[in-house]
Amino acid sequence: MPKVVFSYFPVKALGESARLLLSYGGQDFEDNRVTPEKWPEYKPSTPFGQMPVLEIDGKQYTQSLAIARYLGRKYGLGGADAEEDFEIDQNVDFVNDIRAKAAVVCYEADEELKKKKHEDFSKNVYPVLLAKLNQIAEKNNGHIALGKLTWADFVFAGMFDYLKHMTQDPELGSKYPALQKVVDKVYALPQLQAYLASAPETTL
Ligand SMILES: N[C@@H](CCC(=O)N[C@@H](CS)C(=O)NCC(=O)O)C(=O)O
Repeated sequence: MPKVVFSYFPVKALGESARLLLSYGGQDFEDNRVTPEKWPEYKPSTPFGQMPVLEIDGKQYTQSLAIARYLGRKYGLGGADAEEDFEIDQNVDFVNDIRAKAAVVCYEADEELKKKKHEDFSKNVYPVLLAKLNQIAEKNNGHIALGKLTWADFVFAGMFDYLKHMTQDPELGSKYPALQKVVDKVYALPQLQAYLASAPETTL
C-alpha cells in the first residue's frame, strides 16, 4: 500500500470529501489535521499555499475538487464516458458556486455589511440555488448526478455542515429533503463506518 497523508484544517469543509473517498476506497491514510497555530509553518511546503493537500508516496495533490475527481475515478465513482463525466463536473461546479456565494457572505470582514449580505442572500440567493440543487437531487434519486453514487455525492455530503454554518441555517436538511438524502446515503455507506466512528466531531 502506498503511504498516504491527507492534510487539512480540523474541520470537514473542503477536506471531508477526500477523507470520505479515501475511506470508501479502503485506503489507509494519515488524517493530518493541521491546527491554525501550526498552519504558518506548514503553508510554504504546500503547492499553492492552501489546504487540502493529499500526499501519496511523497507526491502532492491539491485543490479539493481535483482531489475528489481523482479519487472518485480511482475508486469507480466517476462517469462511464465523457458525457457522464460532464454531468458530474457540471453539477459539482454548481454545488461549488453555492459554496462560494455563501463564503463571500460568511467571510465578509465588515460586520454591518455581512449582516446586510446575509439578509439579502438568505432571501434572494440561497433559496433559489438550493431549491434548484434539491430538484437535481430529486431527479437523480438522492444523488448529485447520473442517478447513482458518484464522487459528486461525496463532495456535497462532505461540505453539508459547512454550508449550514455559512448560510447560518441548521435546517437545510429539512428544507431540502433530497439534499439530505444525498448526505444520508453517503454517510450510510458501509465502507465509511470505521472512519466515521473514529473521526473527531466537528461542527463544520
Ligand atoms: N480552491 C481551493 C481552495 C482552498 C482553500 O481556500 N483553502 C483554505 C482553507 S478552506 C486555506 O488553505 N486557507 C489558508 C490560507 O489560504 O492561508 C480548494 O478547493 O482546495
